[in-house]
Amino acid sequence: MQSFLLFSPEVASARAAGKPVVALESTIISHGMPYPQNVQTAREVEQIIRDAGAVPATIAIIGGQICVGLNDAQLELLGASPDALKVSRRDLPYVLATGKLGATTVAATMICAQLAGIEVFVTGGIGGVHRGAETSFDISADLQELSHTSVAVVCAGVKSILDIGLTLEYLETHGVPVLSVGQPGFPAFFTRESGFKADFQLDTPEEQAAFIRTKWQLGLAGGVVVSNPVPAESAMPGEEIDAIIKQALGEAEAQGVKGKAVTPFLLARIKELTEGRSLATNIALVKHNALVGARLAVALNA
Ligand code: PSU
Ligand code: MN
Repeated sequence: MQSFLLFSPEVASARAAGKPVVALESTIISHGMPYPQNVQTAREVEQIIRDAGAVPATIAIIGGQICVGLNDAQLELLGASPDALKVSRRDLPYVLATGKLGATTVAATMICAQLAGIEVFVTGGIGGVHRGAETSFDISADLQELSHTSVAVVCAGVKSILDIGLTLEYLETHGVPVLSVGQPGFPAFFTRESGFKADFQLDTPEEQAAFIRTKWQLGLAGGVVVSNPVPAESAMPGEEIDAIIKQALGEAEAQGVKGKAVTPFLLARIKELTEGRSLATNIALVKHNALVGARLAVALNA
C-alpha cells in the first residue's frame, strides 16, 4: 500500500528532517462544512499547525493516489466538488482503483496516517454508535479503526446525534483510551460537557505524549482519543442544540436516510436549522484542536 502514497513537497521535507507532522481529514472539508468556508477553514487550520511548530498533512484520495499533504488547488477541488466520495475503510480500494476523488473519514485518515508514519491526527468530531443502533446496527467504522490503528485522534468529542454513552462503552470494550484536556468531562462537540467522564484527564502535551508512548511501547496497538472541549466562548447553548438535533434525527428517520448518508445528512440539517451558528462553533473547535494536536505532535517528537 506504500506505493499508493504521494507526499506533498512540504510533508516530504518534514519527514526527511524528522519534524513533527499532523494529519488532517478531508471528509470534514467535503461533507462536513459548506463551500467556501470549508476551504478557508482548512487553510487556517493548516496555518495554526505550522505556527505551533508542526507540519500539516491533509489527506485525500486524488487520481488513484493517497495524497498526504494537499496544495491550494487540491484543497479547493475537494471543497468545491459535490461529487467527492466519502471514503471510509470499506471504500478505500474502490476510490483508489477507479481514480475517483475521495475525501477520507476519520477511519480512512487513520489508516493513511499510519501508513505515512504520522502519529497525530486532528479532526472535529469522530463517528460513533448511532442512537437506535440496537435495531439499525449503525456503528461508525471510526470506532473499529480506533481499536487497532495506532494514531492519536484529537477531537472535540462526539456530537449528540450519536449515543454518547454507548460510544464510550464501545471504546472501552475495544481498549481505546479516552483522554480529556482541561476538564474531567468528555465533551459533546457543540458543548463542553456530555454528562459523561473521559477515562483520564491529561492537560499538558507532555503528559499526553507520555501516555501515548507508553501505550505503544507496551505493544498495545490502537488509537487514543484526545478529547478537547470547544472554547467556552464558542460553545452553543445546550438546550438549543439538543432540540435541533432531535428534529434532525426525526427528519432522517422520516426520510429513510440510511448507511453512510446518515452522518452527512444530520450535519447539513443541523447547520441549516441553526442558520450557520453551528458552523461558527464547528470552525472554532477544529482550530482549537489543531493547536492541541500540533503541541502533542511536537511533544511526541521531542
Ligand atoms: N462527525 C462530525 N463531523 C464530521 C464527521 C463526523 O461531527 O465531519 C465525519 C468524519 O469524517 C467521520 C465520519 O469519520 O463523519 C463518520 O461517518 P459515519 O458515521 O458514516 O461513519
Ligand atoms: Mn454509519
